[in-house]
Amino acid sequence: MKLTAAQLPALLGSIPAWRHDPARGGTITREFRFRDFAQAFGFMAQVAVQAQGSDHHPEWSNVYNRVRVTLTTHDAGGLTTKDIELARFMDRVAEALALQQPARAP
Ligand code: H2B
Repeated sequence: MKLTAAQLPALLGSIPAWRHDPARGGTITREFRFRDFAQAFGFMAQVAVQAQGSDHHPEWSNVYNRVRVTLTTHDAGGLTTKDIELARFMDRVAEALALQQPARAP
């Protein structure tokens, strides 16, 4: 069920790196930046498994080490708790990757 205007502020406050856009009934967007393409694609692979498992899929694009993500629930015509949960999952995966060892020099 689409989140109400009264529910949004507290939930958006829990994902401060995401930007809310009221277009299309409500979306959230974040750009992730990784060490390199391998790490960006590793992030996308982990998120893809999660998305498939929960049947909730991101809109995203990748250029080298950057992954730009927009989340919304198409079926509901706006934001739902599924978007907030997927955003939190992405934040956790990106944070874990950022803590990894630097790549070895070539
Ligand atoms: N992902 C997202 N982000 N929004 C949806 O409404 C959605 C989805 N719907 N993944 C699912 C798939 C639906 O189309 C299928 C049939 O369950």
